[in-house]
Amino acid sequence: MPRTIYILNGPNLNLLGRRQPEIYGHDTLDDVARRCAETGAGQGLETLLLQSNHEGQIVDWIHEARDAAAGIIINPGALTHYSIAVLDALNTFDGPVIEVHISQVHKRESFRHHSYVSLRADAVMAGFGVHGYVLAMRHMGHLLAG
Ligand code: DHK
Repeated sequence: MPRTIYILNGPNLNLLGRRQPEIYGHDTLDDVARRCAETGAGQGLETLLLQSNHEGQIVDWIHEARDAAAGIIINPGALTHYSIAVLDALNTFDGPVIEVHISQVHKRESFRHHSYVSLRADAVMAGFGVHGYVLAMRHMGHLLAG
């Protein structure tokens, strides 16, 4: 079994740290990658953080993860709320899936309250800022330890 965790990020998350910092904070996706790698190192896990603004690329990475990853942490961005393709792809993956939202989506517009990805996710983090990725990594280690 591979010991790599795929950390997938959807549309607009490339702008993390510069985009609406009052909502998403000042840390960048590189900061997230570094913190997740540090957390994973303490758990015997490697991490691969990827970001795309394109739904099909996210689907392709989930397919790749079927053979390459022990677990998936995913912040699908807006795809959360409308992408049945991302849900279907995640349903082909056998390992643990943790959904992360930086913001507390349930405090925001009603269209952000529904998540297709939650139909597959084993755990959901929302409102912890970028620390949610680190918490998700810790929980991933716990899940994979059995
Ligand atoms: C990120 C986005 O880009 C939004 O489309 C989601 C999520 C919320 C987040 O909080 O990380 O609605």
